[in-house]
Amino acid sequence: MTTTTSKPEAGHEAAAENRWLRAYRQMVRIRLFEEQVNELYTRALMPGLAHLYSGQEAVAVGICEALNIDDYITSTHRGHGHCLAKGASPDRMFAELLGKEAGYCRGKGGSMHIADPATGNLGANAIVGGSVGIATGAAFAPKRLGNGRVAVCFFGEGALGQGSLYEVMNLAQLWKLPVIYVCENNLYNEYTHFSETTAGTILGRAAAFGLESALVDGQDVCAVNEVATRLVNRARAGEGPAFLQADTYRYSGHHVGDINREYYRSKQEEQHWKTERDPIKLHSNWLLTQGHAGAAALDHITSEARADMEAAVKFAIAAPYPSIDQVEQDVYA
Ligand SMILES: Cc1ncc(C[n+]2csc(CCOP(=O)(O)OP(=O)(O)O)c2C)c(N)n1
Repeated sequence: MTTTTSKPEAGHEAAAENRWLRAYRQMVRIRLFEEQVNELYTRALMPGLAHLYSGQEAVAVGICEALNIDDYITSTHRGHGHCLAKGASPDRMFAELLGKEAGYCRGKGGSMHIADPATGNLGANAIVGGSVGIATGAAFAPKRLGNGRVAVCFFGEGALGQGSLYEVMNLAQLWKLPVIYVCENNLYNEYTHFSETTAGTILGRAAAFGLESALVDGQDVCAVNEVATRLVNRARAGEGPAFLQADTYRYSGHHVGDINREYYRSKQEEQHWKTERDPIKLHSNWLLTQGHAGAAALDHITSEARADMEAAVKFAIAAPYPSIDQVEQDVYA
């Protein structure tokens, strides 16, 4: 097991600057996307609920920035950040959330079922732990074909209670599959602190199968990217699966309707994470102090991202619903 909290050395090459600025842009886009989702919900424009990713951006971005477009990811009910970080279009995502024909599932899936094969995203999943088998199966193909792809399986610490995770980690280790299990520990499984549901340690579970494992500060995008790059490289080189625990926090409720939360976590705790541990603020401070960007450049990135998200929402609101004759299309029984 290794713990990664370090920052990369200050480098001034253009490529490095672009890389870290891009990570910043990706995190800001996710944050602003989620703000729009909340707005759509409160204005009663979005049917159903959504689980917001705000606060956890550095995990999805740090990891997806270590992947190629044809590498695979599988996601969760809290999946918007993973989708965007892997390259999905906000237009089609908002259209999906609003049940429109232009959406990723032609409006039939909604927030928890967005998949985007063109960017290697095999899909969100409403079943806790439901994608562990999909990611492991996806990693079997590159192993057989020798094409060097890897699969990343995102899940929350609540999925540690699912037996299938232990079946697939066992197989992945025996068969040296190029899969990385990423446990985003945001402290709560719905309304219960993880210490009440998780015996022993999280990494102890990976150790039981002899998996390479690491613990990372999930609010530090550079640290996440550094450890992800190492685990991805070793998986590509045929050295087998790995398990990454990323400690993080979700800013909003379990879902958009979870407003009164003080019975399970305090406002002070939320405030602490937002002011002291915000991944976007931490990264922007680092970019500024390392001289990778000036405040004006960061402001420009934010206003561009805001304009993109507003335009995407407008597109989705104006987009047509599927026609009635599509009700039975793609429905299997
Ligand atoms: C198999 C299964 N059991 C229960 C649920 C209800 N449920 C939805 S999210 C959730 C908690 C998930 O917690 P975690 O995996 O830590 O992810 P987080 O919501 O914190 O991102 C539960 C119990 C479900 N969707 N699937």
